[in-house]
Amino acid sequence: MFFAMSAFQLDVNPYLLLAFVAMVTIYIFGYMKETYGFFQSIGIPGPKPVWVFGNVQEFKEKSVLTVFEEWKKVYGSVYGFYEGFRPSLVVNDPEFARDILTKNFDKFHIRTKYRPFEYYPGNLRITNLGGEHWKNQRALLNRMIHSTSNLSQLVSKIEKASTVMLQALENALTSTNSGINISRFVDKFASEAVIRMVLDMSDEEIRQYGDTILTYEVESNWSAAKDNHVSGLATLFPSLAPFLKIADVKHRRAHDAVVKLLRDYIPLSIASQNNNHVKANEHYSLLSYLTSSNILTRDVDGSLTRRSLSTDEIIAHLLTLEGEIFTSITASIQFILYELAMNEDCQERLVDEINSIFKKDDEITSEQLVQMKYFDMCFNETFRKHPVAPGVSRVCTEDCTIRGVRFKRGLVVRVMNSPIYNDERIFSNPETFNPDRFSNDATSSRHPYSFLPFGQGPRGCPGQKLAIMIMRVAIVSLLRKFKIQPCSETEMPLKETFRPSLCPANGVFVTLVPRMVCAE
Ligand code: HEM
Ligand SMILES: *[C@@H]1O[C@H](CO)[C@@H](O)[C@H](O)[C@H]1NC(C)=O
Ligand SMILES: *[C@@H]1O[C@H](CO)[C@@H](O)[C@H](O)[C@H]1NC(C)=O
Ligand SMILES: *[C@@H]1O[C@H](CO)[C@@H](O)[C@H](O)[C@H]1NC(C)=O
Ligand SMILES: CC(=O)N[C@H]1CO[C@H](CO)[C@@H](O)[C@@H]1O
Repeated sequence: MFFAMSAFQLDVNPYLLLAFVAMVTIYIFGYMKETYGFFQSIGIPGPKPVWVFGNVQEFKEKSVLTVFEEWKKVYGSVYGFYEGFRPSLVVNDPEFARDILTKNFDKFHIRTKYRPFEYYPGNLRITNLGGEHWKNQRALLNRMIHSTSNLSQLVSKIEKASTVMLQALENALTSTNSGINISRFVDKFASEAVIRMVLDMSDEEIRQYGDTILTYEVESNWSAAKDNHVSGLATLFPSLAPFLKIADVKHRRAHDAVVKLLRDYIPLSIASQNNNHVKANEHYSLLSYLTSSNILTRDVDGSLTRRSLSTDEIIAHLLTLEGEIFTSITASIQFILYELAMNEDCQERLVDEINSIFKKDDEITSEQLVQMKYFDMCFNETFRKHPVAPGVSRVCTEDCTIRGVRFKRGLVVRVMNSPIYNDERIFSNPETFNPDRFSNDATSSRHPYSFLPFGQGPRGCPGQKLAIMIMRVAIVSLLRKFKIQPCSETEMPLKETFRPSLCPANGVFVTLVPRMVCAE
């Protein structure tokens, strides 16, 4: 109180104060006019922004997918909008997408962050890296996926996780006749499959550490969720993120616990690997590949050398793989189960395919899995209707002009695919689930860049093959045991949200009928 009074008694020249306020106002006005006049100045259309927030208030009232669809209808296939202060150019055109993602990759090789709060040093995370550093780490990941993605060991690890899921579902069914929320079961399956494939943990280790890892996965999904306002604010205004991080305490704790776990676990894993004399091409887990591989790096004197990965680099890769695999897989399985429940004819056709490839109750092999053509069609149709990643982002790293658009260094480009997936001219009757859209003939009649569930180009998802394999094992296991049907709690249409990729907002409710019973 005392200080407040004395401030008022300070001898301030009122004209000087007025002049100061006027100057600040003019400065802010000029800044806003320049910031929000950017797209107009380069002749790009787009929705009218408001100061400070840009155009993001539209995402409050409607789903993100709907907003981008509506904008495409009004502004065409190239337009601009503002995420807070940041201009973002949207590209909905397949040829233009090819220009950005592949042809001019050297000028668009960085991505924007989609997780506002990250604790592991950001400069080690492959999703955030750029330049030569990214190139070398990415080359390692590509080699790793290439050498492990068709190993039968990985298939049997995934199968173990699916056996656990089936057991849990059977137990749940004995206590209820009505519909069940399968999300929790799928989350657990995805988490266990990741733990087995990436870390090669034993049953005992999974019992011991599984919950710590699942908690981390669930917390990191919430920490980047659309319905989390703190995270939304941090994404919109990255300069506030360091302060907002204080509210992200549960995620940070879960992260610290997992990093500690990995620090203890990695040396044990290396030791057992040495004891077992693993040969170069016989890696039974992604971790074993990472700990025994070399990476190309530039020395202080500029020369290129090969060295093994540091523990920090390994942990960064593990955390990224963990997150990437878990979020996308759990959402995709839930979506495909939902669609199979709603489309009985497709489900039965898929079951026919499964019965023709796999012998009853036999182990699943990788040679059998690759024959699942109809599954792949169902899988792609699921992604078209529920685009887990509706678009990919790139940041321009060098001024250039492409198709008459002037790109300035630092401009964010969003290649949005989801509006194309609902375009009548490309996918007729887009509301219906119809896997035949992905028959060979139908696919070859479309532009190859009109359907990009895994992104595209050198920065596209390295895990596509692996992802499809995990999904196939999960779906084969489930459909061999159960018929999936909608129930009274099944949402129609399914409500969706982003955490940070698209996922069911309230879980997925279905009835599972054991197939033995059906046959009787
Ligand atoms: C259904 C499952 C999956 C979907 C829908 C998916 C989708 C995507 C998409 C859209 C991107 C961005 C691509 C781009 O910017 O062009 C991406 C990046 C990435 N994904 Fe996946 N993904 C899936 C599964 C996996 C799996 C199983 C792995 C494990 C290896 C993985 C590892 C990665 C990594 C490491 C990146 C970053 C690559 C980089 O920055 O260079 N993903 N994913
Ligand atoms: C279904 O399960 C998921 C995952 O455990 C949970 O987040 C969701 O709230 C559940 N849905 C309902 C309606 O309880
Ligand atoms: C596995 O990889 C080998 C070469 O490394 C290849 O010849 C074979 O076709 C692949 N198998 C499957 C099922 O993809
Ligand atoms: C499904 O989509 C992916 C990604 O575009 C593609 O690589 C694959 O060949 C497609 N499969 C089918 C059966 O359409
Ligand atoms: C896939 C997944 O883990 N989803 C969870 C994300 O976080 C929310 C909120 O904590 C859960 O409800 C989801 O099940």
